[in-house]
Amino acid sequence: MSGYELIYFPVKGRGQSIRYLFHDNDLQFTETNCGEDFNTKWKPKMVFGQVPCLKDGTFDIVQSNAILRHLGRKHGLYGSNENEATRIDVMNDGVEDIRGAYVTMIYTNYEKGKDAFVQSLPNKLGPFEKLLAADAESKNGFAVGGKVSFMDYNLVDLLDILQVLSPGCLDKFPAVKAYFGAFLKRPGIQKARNTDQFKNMPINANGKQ
Ligand SMILES: N[C@@H](CCC(=O)N[C@@H](CS)C(=O)NCC(=O)O)C(=O)O
Repeated sequence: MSGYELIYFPVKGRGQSIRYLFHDNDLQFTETNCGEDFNTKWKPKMVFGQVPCLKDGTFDIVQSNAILRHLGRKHGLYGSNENEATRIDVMNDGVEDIRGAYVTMIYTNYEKGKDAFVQSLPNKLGPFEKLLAADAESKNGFAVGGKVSFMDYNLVDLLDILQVLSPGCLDKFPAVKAYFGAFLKRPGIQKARNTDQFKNMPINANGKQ
């Protein structure tokens, strides 16, 4: 299969979970930096005026979660049956709820809103502790069904950026912490995190984290 093209800014942002998925599954991809001339050149081409955009051949996909789901369906990263796929959706929507709140805080209210956001983290992470602790031994270290799904990449990236925001925020959540630590050891994830791109790229475009 020919490679994918990811069009995005040179930040981790909503691109990093997609990059993890590519690296961890040995999928070829190139990146196009849309940061220059974004408003004049790229924004008008995007149906919602935003990126990331994935080019899969002649098929253009926007919306980061739609991109993850598309790749999940194509590459066997969406559970083994309908109930597992739905459980993956449930958790991915939970990730999106936290990411959306994080992004709003980072870009619109960092100075005044960071403390309140950090204080809200136990409530936000509690459901993930319950979900990850349930039947943990039968899930091989993954969130759902004993094999990796697109949502694992999204959840692990979220946990990573929350730890940067609030070091130690996972300490009260043993199942979340164990899941996160084990997932980071995957060779494909190590490979992604060892790239110069990962090491040098900011999490967010405004430098706040
Ligand atoms: N719901 C969208 C949100 C995308 C989004 O917020 N994209 C930002 C970068 S992370 C963007 O394109 N900002 C430029 C703009 O809105 O003009 C998704 O999940 O992809």
